[in-house]
Amino acid sequence: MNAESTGSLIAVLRQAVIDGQAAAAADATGRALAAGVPPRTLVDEALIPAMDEAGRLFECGEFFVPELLVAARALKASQTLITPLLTGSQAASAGRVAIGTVKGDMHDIGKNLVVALLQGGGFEVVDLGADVPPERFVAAVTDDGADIIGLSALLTTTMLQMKSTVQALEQAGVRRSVRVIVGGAPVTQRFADEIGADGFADNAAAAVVLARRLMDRSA
Ligand code: B1M
Repeated sequence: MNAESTGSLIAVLRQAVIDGQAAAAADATGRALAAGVPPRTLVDEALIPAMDEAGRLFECGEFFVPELLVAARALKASQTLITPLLTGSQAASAGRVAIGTVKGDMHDIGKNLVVALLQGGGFEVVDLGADVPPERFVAAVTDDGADIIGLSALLTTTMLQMKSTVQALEQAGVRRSVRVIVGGAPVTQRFADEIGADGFADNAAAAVVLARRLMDRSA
C-alpha cells in the first residue's frame, strides 16, 4: 500500500466519524488495518481529530447533541475493531487499575482509550464505565483490590467530582493504600495537585507511563 492510499483511508475514516456513519467508519477501519496501518495511527490521526472537529462544530453551532451522538457511535464502531489490537497479553500484571468517568459525566471515549492502552501495557483493568459515583470508586479499593484509581472527566462541572472522590477515599480510610490518577480535556496538573491526586496525564499513552511510575514508587 502506498502512502497516498494510506492517507486517504485515514481521511475517509476521519470523515465517516464526523458524518456519524458507523458502517462506513467500520469499513474504513477494516480496510486500513488490512492494509497494515497501525491501530495507534488510526486513533491518533483519524479518531481523535474527528472528535476534535465534531467538538469544534458543536462549539460554533453547526452541530447539536444528536450529531455528537452519531459521531460518537461511529467512532465506537471503529474503536471496537481497534481496541483488541491495542490490548496486549502479558504474563505478570503490572498492577490493578479501577477506572471510570466520574459521576454526572457520560463521556467515555477517552476513558475507553486509556483502558485499552493500560491493558496493552500489562495492567489488569476494572472498567467501571461512565457516571461513576465516589462510593463505587471506594468499593473498587475495598472490594476489588485496586492499586490505582483512574478518574476521567470531560466537563468543567463534573471535574469537581474528582475532588469528591478523593475525599470519599479519605473518609473511607483507604486513601493511603491507593494511588489516584486523573485526566480528561479540562483537567490540568495544577487541578490534580489542588485536589490531592497523585498524578495527571493528558493522554492515554501518558496515563500508562504515569501508572507504571506510581507502581514502581509503591513497590
Ligand atoms: Co460533550 N462536551 N457534552 N458529548 N463532547 C464536550 C466535552 C465539550 C468540550 C464540547 C464543546 O462545547 N466544545 C463540552 C464541555 C464544555 C465544558 O464543560 N467546558 C461538552 C458538553 C457541553 C456536553 C453536554 C453538556 C451537551 C449538552 O447536553 N448540552 C453533554 C453532557 C452529557 C454528560 O456527560 N452529562 C454532552 C454530551 C456529549 C455526547 C453524549 C453527545 C458525546 C459523548 C459520547 C461518549 O463519550 N460516549 C459528546 C462528545 C463526543 C463530546 C466531544 C465532541 C468529544 C469528546 C471526545 O470523545 N474526545 C467534546 C469536545 C472535545 O473534546 N473536542 C465534548 C475524544 C477523546 C479521545 O478525547 O475524552 O479528551 P478525551 O480523552 C483523551 C484525554 O483527555 C485523556 O486521554 C484521552 C485519549 O488521549 N484522558 C485521560 C481522558 N480521560 C483520562 C483519564 C486519565 C488520563 C488521561 O487517567 C485516569
